[in-house]
Amino acid sequence: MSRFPGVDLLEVDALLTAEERMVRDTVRAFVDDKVKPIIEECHREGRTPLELVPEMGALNLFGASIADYGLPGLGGVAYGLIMQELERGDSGLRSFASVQSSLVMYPIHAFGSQQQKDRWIPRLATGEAIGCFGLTEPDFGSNPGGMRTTARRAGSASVGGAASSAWTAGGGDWVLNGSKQWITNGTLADVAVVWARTDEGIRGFLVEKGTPGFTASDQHGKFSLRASTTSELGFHDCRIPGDAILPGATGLKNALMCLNQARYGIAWGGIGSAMECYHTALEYAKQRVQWNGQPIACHQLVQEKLVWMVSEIAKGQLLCLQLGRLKDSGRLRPHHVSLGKRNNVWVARECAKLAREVLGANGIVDDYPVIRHMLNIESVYTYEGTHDIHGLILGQAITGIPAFNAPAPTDEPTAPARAAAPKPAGEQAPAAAAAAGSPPPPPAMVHRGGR
Ligand code: TGC
Ligand code: FAD
Repeated sequence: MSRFPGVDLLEVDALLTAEERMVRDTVRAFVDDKVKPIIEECHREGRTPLELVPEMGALNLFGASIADYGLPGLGGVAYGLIMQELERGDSGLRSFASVQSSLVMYPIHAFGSQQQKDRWIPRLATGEAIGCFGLTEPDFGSNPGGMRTTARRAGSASVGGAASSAWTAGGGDWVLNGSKQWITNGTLADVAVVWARTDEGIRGFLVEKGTPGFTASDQHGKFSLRASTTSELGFHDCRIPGDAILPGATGLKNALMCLNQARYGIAWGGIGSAMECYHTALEYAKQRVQWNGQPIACHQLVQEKLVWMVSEIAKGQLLCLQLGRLKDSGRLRPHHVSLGKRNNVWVARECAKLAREVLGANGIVDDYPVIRHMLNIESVYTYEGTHDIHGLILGQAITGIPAFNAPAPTDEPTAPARAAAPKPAGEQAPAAAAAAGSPPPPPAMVHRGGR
């Protein structure tokens, strides 16, 4: 398998330390040698490449930022470069590492008891144990704060009102009821980090595979992230010990802190996916001959597509590097992460589409990695906060106004009040403006980032 040469128009490599380059090159070689030869088959078969997990553990690709339990405690940039290279291989593989590292090891390490850390971190680090993160529910995706899954002290009064036979047993145990959906690695996981509503707010719990009342089943029919397992989790009077709660996680904020870690890695991962698509398209365009024996790379329209891709990749690389430096200096804020996730996954999505165009009919078959990346990126665009939710997080950061929640419906008639106080022409609705004799303003521009 030939080695990926990298994409580095702006000499961003020169801004990396020797250690960061070494980490990147190690993972790059792993992806070229071990991932690429099997990934199309995994994607076709719809299976997670579990055979890669022990080597990923041996390479310290799980929990690489933790400086404990013999883990390397890598800086933000080196961690990001791991995610970049894994996602260059496949978004599902990066998802596996993101969930294991950012959504399972991070909360156990940051919010867990000593006993929880000692039990899980070493086994999760080697890949001997697999974890999953259950936040999303069938009716609560973008708005996890509305979750219905409950955890009650056995013998305590009901939050949701449902009766539970398990209550009678008493003790300090917790009883979980509810369901989670779209959970990466749900059926593979030895331990699930589950977020549930309690009388004291939203708390995190560790639920072990095989616990009575805990079920996991795979979701089928996916056309995206086929080399990754996605599952539903069910909790039916699922009784877990009192010490299964993460003592340091006291609200939704802690779940969102885990997402910051994962979203940061996805910002880098998006660039990895884009690099693979760009590189494939460039090599193809230089070799594919049409018209007068000339390669298609000689056409201006083809060059413009390649130029768009490489320009956005270069900008995305600088964005990632700055996010990493902010992370390492303790100045990374959630909206910085939203900027990175939103921009770079969008860039990856556009690059996949352009690369597919450049490949013509070959763009739709899995002889080339492009169609797989194009399908995968639809999940990445949606999970860990959709593109639009990250737009709203950024909007809130710059205006101070949260725009997630539409105003509550009201019975009060509002239209006459507006008519009584006309706005300047530019602020009127088109029809009203025309009636007032002014030309209608242009339709609202929603920038979707066309080239
Ligand atoms: P809101 O009232 O704004 O906030 C509640 C508390 O949390 C604080 N906070 C944050 N803290 C740390 N990091 C962040 N990113 C934070 N965002 C908010 C906030 O200050 C507040 O603190 P406090 O002290 O006042 O309690 O919460 P909200 O319910 O209005 O929701 C805000 C919103 C919409 C931004 C949030 O719910 C959101 O991010 N929604 C998107 C959901 C999402 O991303 N789900 C991902 C599920 S996991 C997944 O997809 C894994 S995919 C596999 C893979 O990673 O590869
Ligand atoms: P919805 O929230 O229903 O959104 C639908 C559409 O409405 C989107 O376009 C959205 O942007 C838009 N929308 C919603 N609210 C607003 C608003 N206020 N303003 C404007 N537009 C809005 N979750 C986990 O907890 N753990 C996992 O491991 C996990 N893995 C996943 C793996 C895959 C393959 C996928 C696809 C998802 C995974 N998820 C996981 C779930 C993921 O985080 C959610 O799908 C995501 O948060 C969006 O939620 P939703 O699908 O319910 O969409």
